[in-house]
Amino acid sequence: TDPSLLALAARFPAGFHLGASTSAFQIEGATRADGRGRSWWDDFCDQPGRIADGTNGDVACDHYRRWREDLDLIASLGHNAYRFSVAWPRVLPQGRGAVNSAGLDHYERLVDGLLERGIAPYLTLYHWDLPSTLANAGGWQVRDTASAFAEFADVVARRLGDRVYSYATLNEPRCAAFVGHLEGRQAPGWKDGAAAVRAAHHLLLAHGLAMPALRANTRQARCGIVLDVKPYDPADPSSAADVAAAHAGDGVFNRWYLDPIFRGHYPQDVWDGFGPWAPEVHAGDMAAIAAPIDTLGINYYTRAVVSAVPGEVYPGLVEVRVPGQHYSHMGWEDHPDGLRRMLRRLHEEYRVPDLFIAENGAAEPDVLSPDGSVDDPARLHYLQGHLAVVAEAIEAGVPLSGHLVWSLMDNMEWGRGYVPRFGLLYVDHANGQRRILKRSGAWHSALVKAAATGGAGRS
Ligand code: GBH
Repeated sequence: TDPSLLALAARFPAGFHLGASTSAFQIEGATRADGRGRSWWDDFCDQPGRIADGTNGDVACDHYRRWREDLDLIASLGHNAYRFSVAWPRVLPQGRGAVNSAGLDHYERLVDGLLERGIAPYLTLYHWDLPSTLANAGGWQVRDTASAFAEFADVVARRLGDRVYSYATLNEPRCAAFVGHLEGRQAPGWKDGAAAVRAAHHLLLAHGLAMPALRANTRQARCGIVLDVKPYDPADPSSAADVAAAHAGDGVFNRWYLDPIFRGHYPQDVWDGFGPWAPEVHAGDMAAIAAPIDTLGINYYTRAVVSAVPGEVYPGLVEVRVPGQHYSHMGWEDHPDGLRRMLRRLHEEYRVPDLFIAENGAAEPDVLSPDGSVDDPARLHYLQGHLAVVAEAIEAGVPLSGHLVWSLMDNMEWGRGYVPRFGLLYVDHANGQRRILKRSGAWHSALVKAAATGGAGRS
């Protein structure tokens, strides 16, 4: 075996979680099976022009039917953790009220199947698939959607309790709020800044109201949230305007979520920057949002390098490319140092009690060759660089407990449909949904297996 792989594997402590991540809408398909209700993502896909390749989530990776084989596959890769999400409309087809037991059964089978195979279940409650009934009643514009979410959290945790290793309330409230309501590239597809900030507040409130529901039904499970984080660097560090733009970008992207959760208040500079978009905050909201969490999951893909754009809407910046760097199929720079810096900052500035990387990976233009293999050197390079940073962070004392690759398999990449491929496994959607391990996936699997036996250092 590759000596550098063994050396890297030896740097992960015993029990460190190494695996992969998915979400319900992106892989399940079977959108009408067993009493599932509709979600606003089904509705969004129905609108012509919304999804780049004109597809939808009706079949996706057919994981809802193939879950058992997929769990066997995860086990064969040696992964000791797996992150998935629960489709809210499967469990509560109308968003609240009557529970669809058949929907909940699926996730119970999944969790028990993971435990039987020695894989720690990481469950995310909301990975963007809001039930259509709630969406039609105003979605995240309406405060009451936060209460509906807390009821959903209670229903799931009541059934699964401590069998789940780690619960996350939300995946990326920033993306759900801003990409959905301001950029308009995700459901519900609006372009309204005030609506985005209001949605962000109600999402954070939903997280805060769900935490007690999770606590009431668990004793050992780790409970928290998953945020997408991205360092903002000035394109020209000697330009005061670029430095200020980078600080504002960091505020809108990172601090608007981190500060309420860990410090109990919104950052004043961003509040001022939003101006009339600032949300309506009720007494008690901030205390609810700041409920202590056990663990923070972070999704890290890349950094932003920004130039100031005078006169542009707050935060007044544009992202620029750095010559000579590798940019993925999504146009994202391969920049592991941003992960290193972000981990150190979360540890030192926010004193996060426990951290895991809930998503980290790259889309590349993968090609299935006639011999049945998928050679993906750029993804391999990306994973090697980022996992080395993870090892370094552990050695530097950051309380890191796991690293999960986005994604286990190629899937429905939201507004971009099935074109960007993020998987460790290639999915041949046209040929019986065959799963084929990519070169990077084989490397990752070898790393995980070596880490489980102590790598070179402890063997
Ligand atoms: C994560 O979001 C998500 O949690 C995950 O579901 C997603 O698959 C993954 O990253 C890769 O993107 O094509 O116009 O719909 C990270 C933020 C969300 C940014 C999806 C790009 C696509 C915009 N990404 N978004 S669009």
